[in-house]
Amino acid sequence: MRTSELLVIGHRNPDTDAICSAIGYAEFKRRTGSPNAEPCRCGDTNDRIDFVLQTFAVPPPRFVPDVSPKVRDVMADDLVIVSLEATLLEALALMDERGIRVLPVIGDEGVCKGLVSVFKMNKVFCPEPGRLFDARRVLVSLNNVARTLKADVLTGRDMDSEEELILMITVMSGDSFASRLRKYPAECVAAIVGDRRDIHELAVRGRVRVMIVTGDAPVDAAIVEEARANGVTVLMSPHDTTTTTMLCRAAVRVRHMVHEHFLSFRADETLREVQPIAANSNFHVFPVLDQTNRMVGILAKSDFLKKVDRRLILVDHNELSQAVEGADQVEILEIIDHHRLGALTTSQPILFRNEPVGSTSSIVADCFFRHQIELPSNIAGLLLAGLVSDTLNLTSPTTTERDGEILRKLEKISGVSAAEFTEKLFASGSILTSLPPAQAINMDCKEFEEHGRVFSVAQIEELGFDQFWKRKGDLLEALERQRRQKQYYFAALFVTDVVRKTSMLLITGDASFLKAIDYPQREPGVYELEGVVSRKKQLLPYFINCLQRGGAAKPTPNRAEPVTMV
Ligand SMILES: [Mn+2]
Repeated sequence: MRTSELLVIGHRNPDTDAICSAIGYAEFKRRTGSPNAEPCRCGDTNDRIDFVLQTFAVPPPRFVPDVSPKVRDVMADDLVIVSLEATLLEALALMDERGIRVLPVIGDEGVCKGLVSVFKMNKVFCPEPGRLFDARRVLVSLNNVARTLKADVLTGRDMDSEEELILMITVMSGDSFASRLRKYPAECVAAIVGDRRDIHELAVRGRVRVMIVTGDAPVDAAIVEEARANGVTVLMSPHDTTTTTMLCRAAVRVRHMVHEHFLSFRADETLREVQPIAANSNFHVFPVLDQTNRMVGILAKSDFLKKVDRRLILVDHNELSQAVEGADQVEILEIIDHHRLGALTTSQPILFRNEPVGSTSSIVADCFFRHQIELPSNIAGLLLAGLVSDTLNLTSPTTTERDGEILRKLEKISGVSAAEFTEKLFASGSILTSLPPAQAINMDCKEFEEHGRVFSVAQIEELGFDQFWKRKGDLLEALERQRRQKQYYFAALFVTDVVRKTSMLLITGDASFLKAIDYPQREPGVYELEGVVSRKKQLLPYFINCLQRGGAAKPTPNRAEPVTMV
């Protein structure tokens, strides 16, 4: 987590009000002391929402499917790493500089090969009591020794390959040195020598692998010549004997010190899942890898103590079941809504504004008005869209007088006519205009079986019947194709005008059944069902009645239960 986040977010399967009120309220928060407020959404937009956003030239809110604290929120992403080829000295210098005890080791293309720790490296400098001989051996390349010592190479041979060397420090008489040399294979000996010419001669004539001269002591040119002839590498170390010996050990490559077993996580794993796994492991740091095992961060056990500074403002809902995934794991700062109260509890007191008005956009607009905050015209347009969308331009039974007052102000500020905009809004989301007939009749189609007859009833909500009249021929054909294919007794499409709260019925099927329909027939296969809006409560019982008796009483128009899109 780099910065504090304040996400203003609507419900799952967002509608126009959820998106517009989130954008509007984030704007309000930014203008009233919360510059980090950001509108978000946890679901896809639809044609209607896209139309609104395009009309007012506002980008869709950021898609945030899950707000639960994640590994990425607390991991370190300024990677401190070493390569397999680095020397221990380089690794130690880096750890010292950054104050860390464990480093990830990176191979080709950034793939994590393991970890190297101070603890493990310490064994190179201080072997276990049972393996003291190890203090003399070292697996290095002469190039790395020279680099680590910052030594001058007076003469060198085959310096790239790694080999096991036996360090021999010549603080002894020439005789002792000569007899000591005989004990070990000369081609493995790294003789660390001072300024004694007799020792230099012994080493070169004894054909040691390398002679390391400490303290920049002078070496006779003739000795160097002889060394070259004998294939003896001669290095000039600027350090004293003790330091030189220590640094020879630090020339070992990191690749020999890697813990290849390690525990890694992915950046998008939740801390809730990862924490018990990390706690039960012996590791203290965990590389964070992407799908291709490249390192993207490092997580330390102590990172679990960090507080993830992500707070939510919920708009247009107040129930956790409708909220973005993970909402229960972060702080909810405010709720702005117009729905019934659901079961949501918080650990802290919060600002909870719930008003029985027609839309959340109405409440958000009211926030600007009440606090006399300047409302930009495009945001006013969005809030107008949210308001008319939820209230079907003030006609739904959820509409209040306050919605009307607010809508008039929004019209003024945005310069948009609510009536005209509502028409465009519902036309833009029209299933009849946006989908081919065969798909349109299946968007919300249900199959029923009654009295041994199988039939289908689809419903489409529209603003007015203009599009219906233009497409009824194609729709009827599509219905008939579907009916034959599925061998339905009849197939019906119920098109409801959501503003006038009335419907047209398009139907194809058995002739004797069609005769039983006693609503006014406008055209073959087209009936007008004045005041009928509910498939479940009105139309289906009517059809069942027709099936039973070959004719039935019309259901009474039910204005108490209008179709709403809220
Ligand atoms: Mn709403």
